[in-house]
Amino acid sequence: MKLIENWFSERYSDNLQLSFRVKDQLLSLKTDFQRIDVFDTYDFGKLLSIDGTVQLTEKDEFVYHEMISRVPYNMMKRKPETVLIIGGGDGGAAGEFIKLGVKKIVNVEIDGQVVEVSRKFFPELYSSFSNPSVELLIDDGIKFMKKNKGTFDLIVVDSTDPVGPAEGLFNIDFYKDAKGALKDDGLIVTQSGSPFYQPKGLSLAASGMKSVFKNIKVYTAFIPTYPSGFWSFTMGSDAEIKPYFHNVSPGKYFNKGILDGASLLPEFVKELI
Ligand code: AG3
Repeated sequence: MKLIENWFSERYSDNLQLSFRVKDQLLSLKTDFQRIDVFDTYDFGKLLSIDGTVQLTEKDEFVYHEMISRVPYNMMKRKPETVLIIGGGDGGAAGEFIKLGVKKIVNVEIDGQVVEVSRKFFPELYSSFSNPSVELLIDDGIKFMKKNKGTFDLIVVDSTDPVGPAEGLFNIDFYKDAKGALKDDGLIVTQSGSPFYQPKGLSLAASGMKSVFKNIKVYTAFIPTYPSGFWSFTMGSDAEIKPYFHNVSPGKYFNKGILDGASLLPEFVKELI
């Protein structure tokens, strides 16, 4: 007898998708903002999907979370002391800033259900929210930034893709609001998609930041479960963005060499920014 096989696929285009064979679907939920699914996969452990796109898996979340936190942390002259995370409702990004010793981390997630799902299925990531350095708010990040001017050293945009509900987090107005919420020498970092499959996302983030900040810098990382496995992040600041090596103790992905080389870019990526 042949057993039934179940698969979850993220569609990249009409002609291409990445499929994970799953043991089980653990959850499917429609919130006011998006659809959330959790699968138990054979190769990557539990997988969180939002609107059909992979947000994280137990096996490779460390790459994204280390790279969205440790690179910007080390690219500011002054060690960042106050960090605002927009999105990040799973707790993974906050967890990395706790490890870096940051004492004031404000995490503003718009969808309270993401936090609930993390509590149930990704307790290790969720546990960040019970750390006294972290303040979790269920709120609209844009409104929050407008109310908190000149407050943060570092803003981290840990959002979904630049198409759909997170679109508003990739335009010039958003970057202006971010600049308002940052201190003068503050820095913003955003995930900016796959340079190969989502070149527009990266171009949008880079050009948007360029029109608001004096300096921008793009870096990349290898994230096996995201489209093409090759992912970009974009930083903007009025201060100089370069490695200052505050804390380069190795993680599971990050190390000093990765920081040094993070913004070495292939030609096709340079052309997008
Ligand atoms: N947020 C960025 C995920 C983007 C993935 N895109 C895709 N699969 N098409 C990750 C949230 C983790 N804290």
